[in-house]
Amino acid sequence: MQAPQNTKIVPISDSTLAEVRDDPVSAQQMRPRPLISWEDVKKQLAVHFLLSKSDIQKYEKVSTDDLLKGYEQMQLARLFENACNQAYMQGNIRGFMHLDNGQESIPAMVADTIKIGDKKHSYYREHTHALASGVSPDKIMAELFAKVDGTCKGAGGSMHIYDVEHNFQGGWALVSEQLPYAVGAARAIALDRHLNPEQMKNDDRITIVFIGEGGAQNGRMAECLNAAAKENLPILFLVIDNGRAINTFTQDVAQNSDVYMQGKHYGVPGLKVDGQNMVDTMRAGRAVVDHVRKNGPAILQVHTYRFNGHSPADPEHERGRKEEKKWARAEADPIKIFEASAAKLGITEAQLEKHKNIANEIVKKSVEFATNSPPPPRELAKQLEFPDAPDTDYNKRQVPSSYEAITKKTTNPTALEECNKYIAKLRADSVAGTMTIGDAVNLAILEEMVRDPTTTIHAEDLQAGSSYNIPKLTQQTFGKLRAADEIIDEGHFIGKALGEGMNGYRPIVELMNTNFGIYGIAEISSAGNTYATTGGQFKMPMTIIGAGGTAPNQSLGAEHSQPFHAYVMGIPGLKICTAASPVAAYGLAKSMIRDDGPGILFLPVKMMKDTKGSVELDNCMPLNKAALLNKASDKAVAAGKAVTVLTYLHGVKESQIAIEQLKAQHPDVEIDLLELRSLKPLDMASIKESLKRTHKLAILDESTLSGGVGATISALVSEQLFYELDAPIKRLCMDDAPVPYASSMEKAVVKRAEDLVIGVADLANNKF
Ligand SMILES: Cc1ncc(C[n+]2csc(CCOP(=O)(O)OP(=O)(O)O)c2C)c(N)n1
Repeated sequence: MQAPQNTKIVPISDSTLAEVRDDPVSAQQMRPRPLISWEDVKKQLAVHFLLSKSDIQKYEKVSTDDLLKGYEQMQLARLFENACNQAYMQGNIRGFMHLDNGQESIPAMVADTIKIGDKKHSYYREHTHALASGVSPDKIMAELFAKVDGTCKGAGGSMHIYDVEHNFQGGWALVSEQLPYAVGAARAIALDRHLNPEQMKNDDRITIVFIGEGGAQNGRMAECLNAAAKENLPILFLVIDNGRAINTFTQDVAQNSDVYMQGKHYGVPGLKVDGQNMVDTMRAGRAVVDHVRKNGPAILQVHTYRFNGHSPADPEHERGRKEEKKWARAEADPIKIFEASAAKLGITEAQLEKHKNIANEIVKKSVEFATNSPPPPRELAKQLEFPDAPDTDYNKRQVPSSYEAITKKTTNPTALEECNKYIAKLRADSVAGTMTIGDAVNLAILEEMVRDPTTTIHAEDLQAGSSYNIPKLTQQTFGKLRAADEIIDEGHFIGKALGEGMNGYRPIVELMNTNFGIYGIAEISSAGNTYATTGGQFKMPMTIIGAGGTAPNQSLGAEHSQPFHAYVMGIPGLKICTAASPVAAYGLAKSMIRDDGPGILFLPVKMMKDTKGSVELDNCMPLNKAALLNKASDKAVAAGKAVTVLTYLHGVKESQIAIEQLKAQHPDVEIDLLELRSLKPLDMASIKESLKRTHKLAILDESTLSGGVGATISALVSEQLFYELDAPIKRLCMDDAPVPYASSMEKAVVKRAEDLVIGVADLANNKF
């Protein structure tokens, strides 16, 4: 075997790891191989990880067996990716596929240090990470071939590999989105230990999150380092530093590429290692993983070269890349470098050959397996929409009998007593008919959190009960792990909730105003996708609750008055509910918390404290039903003067005002008032039942003319119930304008009771 040329490494003396080489070829490279020797790694371990000489000494020696396993893993990665490339060219793999050639020391290190119980969150370039985690090569290849025997039954594809058995949890395609999910997974480990300390006494599981150096420049990295440090979570941030984000040279856009130093601000230690050197990568991996298992979060940055373009679907026009790639393939290939040093390590060519052949056979078999597997059946797509059917009765959901004891053991008895007293007070308020919407949700949450210790909550201002007292007493009763007060970025804590949801917990996220969820659109959409994308392997319980919509003279200005409910309507897999009364808020919140999929419960912003009433204690409501709040008389129906009104949130109150105004202004006109407690799935059966009587439909809609909820409902009614209609559908929705501050202008943009009265009277009197 030929030793690569020009690979002489000059040791550096300081820990900033300036990248300088002394040979002419690498001097021309935009990104020379870093000069990090094992001696430098040892210095970093001493300085940043506070390891003693004898601790460090333990990592010096890697046995021949382990080196050969590492080598086989590198070959498996290389050959697997080469087979993928070939299959892509043959049209057997489609879409975006990202290959890992050149970065094989990372799977070698992962296979060496990461265990089956550890949680793994990777990104779109993850085939080799899944292989190194023990996921079946056959199943990975079948997934890439879009076959039913794939890891996700063909629902995920190259960028979405998941395997529940090996805790391989993505496969996430939005750059950096995996970071908060991984933090959530690490929280799940901490929660497991908190809830079952005896059973988890020797638990040393960790979470590993893989991130490119480009992705690590995303703000999520800072939030997640903060979250990991604040709770001292067992999480390793593995930064794969190939210097390129698609074609961009990361140093052209990032002020500081030494991502391993990012943790300084949070007290999270970091280490940089030369990924061309498998032995050093394994040694460093062992040291850092041990640190995470014993002490808490850490960053490991592995310097690599990516030999292929970003994806075969992308043209190769990277600036300076052709030369660099040619050079890197010849001079900076971790496989060739290891082979060249094998003799010195006491490894023979025959041994190398044997392990390469093993890898080759595995890959060949995987291609055969994938070729022979059938495509998934068409019906599977619909079956994977929701983990729980829309008509689920959540009253029947039992919790294990052990839960009561766990709650008692893991809560302070005085705090639990206080909480139970508060629950009793709220229940008494309900009986008295004085319960607010906010308190109804608080009651639902407290009851569910007492009943089920796997329920968690995340919110800003949580200790103080946030804006509407919804998370009141949660942290005081259940502690900081189950009730997490958050820094102000909704996206990152919705993401953490997602990670918990994938790992056995039932997170609740309270948003104050649902419009703040705009920061979490990526995470909400991924929550909606997860059950389907993972081929049904990971259920995704998550309840997001907050106040939304508008109210007359609200004066909250445009950004607090946006129809977030309309923004999320297009996200698959979400259940979207609304509640304009304490009874609905309580019953829906309880059901949503028990549901195994993600959902959002919208509450009316200005009615949270003012609207009072009773709830049906202990009753869970269906998540797919509208409520008939007013029924037009048979007389009005017979006279053709009845109109169906569909509305939700504050529109319910406006419609009730309109009913009174109609009595005074148009006594012959009456309405069937349906509150849309479920915007998705929509209760078409109840709409149909009403339209069969009235044949006329008005929608008082708290969302915009374009892309609003009313637009969707109107289209569905036109398509499915056209023959029930005697008149065009009347949409009374928000204009396509930001909601103004001044009440005089607000009235022009948002439709209220007086607009509904005119609209309904026009319909009843055939004025279209
Ligand atoms: C949110 C988001 N923005 C943009 C993209 C397109 N994209 C995919 S990979 C990538 C570059 C990421 O580079 P890096 O994090 O360094 O990882 P690498 O691909 O080099 O392994 C970009 C911009 C995306 N998938 N998601």
